Amino acid sequence: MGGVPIPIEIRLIEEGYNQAGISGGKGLTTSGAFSYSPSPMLHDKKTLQAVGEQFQISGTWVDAVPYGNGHINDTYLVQWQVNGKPANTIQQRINHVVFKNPPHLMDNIIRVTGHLQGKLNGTPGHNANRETLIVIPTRSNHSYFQDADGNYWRMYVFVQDAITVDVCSNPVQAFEASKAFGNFQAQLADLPGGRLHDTIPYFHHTPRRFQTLEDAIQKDSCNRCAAARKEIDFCLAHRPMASIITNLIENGHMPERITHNDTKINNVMIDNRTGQGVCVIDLDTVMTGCALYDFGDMVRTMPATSEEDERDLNKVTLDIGLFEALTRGYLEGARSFLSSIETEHLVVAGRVITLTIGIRFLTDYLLGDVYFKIHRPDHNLDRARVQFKMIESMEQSETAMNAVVQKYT
Ligand code: ADP
Ligand code: GN1
Ligand code: MG
Repeated sequence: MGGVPIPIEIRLIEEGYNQAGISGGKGLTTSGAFSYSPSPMLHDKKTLQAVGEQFQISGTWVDAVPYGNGHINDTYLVQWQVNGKPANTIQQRINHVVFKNPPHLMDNIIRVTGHLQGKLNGTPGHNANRETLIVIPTRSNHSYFQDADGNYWRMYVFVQDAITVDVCSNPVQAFEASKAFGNFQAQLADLPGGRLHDTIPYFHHTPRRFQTLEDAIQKDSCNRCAAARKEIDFCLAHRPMASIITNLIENGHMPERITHNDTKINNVMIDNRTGQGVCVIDLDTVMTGCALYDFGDMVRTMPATSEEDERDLNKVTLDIGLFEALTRGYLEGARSFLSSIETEHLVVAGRVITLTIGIRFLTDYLLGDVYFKIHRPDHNLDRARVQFKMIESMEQSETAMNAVVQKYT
């Protein structure tokens, strides 16, 4: 890693990270307290401790528990004793099946977080130790540790006194979360050093995702097509929508931006005290993209009235008040750089990206659940159904959504 690392124990203490004990009820996800763990314990504690101690933390390892609701990486909350006081960090095993080149991915993250820290340090009233992810280096000063089995591990400073939520509970949350993502795009507009690595090529390329779905339907290797007939038909009926954004990009009409590419609501930390979107997290897919990808994924998750995997589809709809709040918030951060071609396509981007993610869930269901973590049978099918119900709701609300965008642009 470049530069001299700041000893982590100093940061933990100076920034008050040591104030919150693990049982203090802070840093909860809305799904429950630290003890709630939808993810299984995938690694034994001995392994987690051995890995954790590879990082520059001058404290005593106490415990590690599975943490959060991410679908991709293995995330653990680690508790330490630093100078006799409790402190937390986030330890992650990077999913190297999904991310084929973790060293490239970590290069991106170091560049992005370094740039954000530089900006925050130069802006009064901001706290660079809390408003961006901070990678804790290994003892040999690398951004990741590779274990004997070839797994890639990293350690982050724990963003204290903030939560992630899986469902937006009010317009203020939608506004603050989307503003954080809009600001994030704005702050990265002048990232020096050339193009970031493509950590997952063609990540939001809807026609390619469609092709993969069609291949899976054709093979039907798990004999699941019959159970998903309705959802497959829904996708086929929406095929024309798939190329709307990619056509604009390929015809040179849509500007390239550095985008987050995974802007669902639980990838931004909401400050417990101020309610602000304090820190954008999950930077694995930050790469060159299109502003519409990020807006579209926010429309998929922030105005949704249900969880992403809700089984009762009557509960799934787009709340226009939340959509208005998210549009206002995003534009507050992004208005300064967005072009008219981008603002003109904000509403349709919601449908296209929701379709893209729905196609991915459905494809994974047909392939036997090989990509997204699942916690029950048919989980990916349930998730796909929610996406398609959201698209129907967006189709019904199109006029109202257009009016909202007009109001704020
Ligand atoms: P995934 O890629 O699997 O989604 P994330 O990086 O999003 O993994 O992490 C999963 C969850 O862990 C997040 O939704 C959040 O609740 C929590 N989390 C991740 N990083 C931090 C952090 N630095 N501080 C506090 N919580 C975090
Ligand atoms: C995954 O990593 P996580 O859980 O924040 C996925 C996104 C999907 C999302 C759906 C690298 O996000 O693309 O939109 O699930 N991330 C990756 O919830 O595939
Ligand atoms: Mg995540």
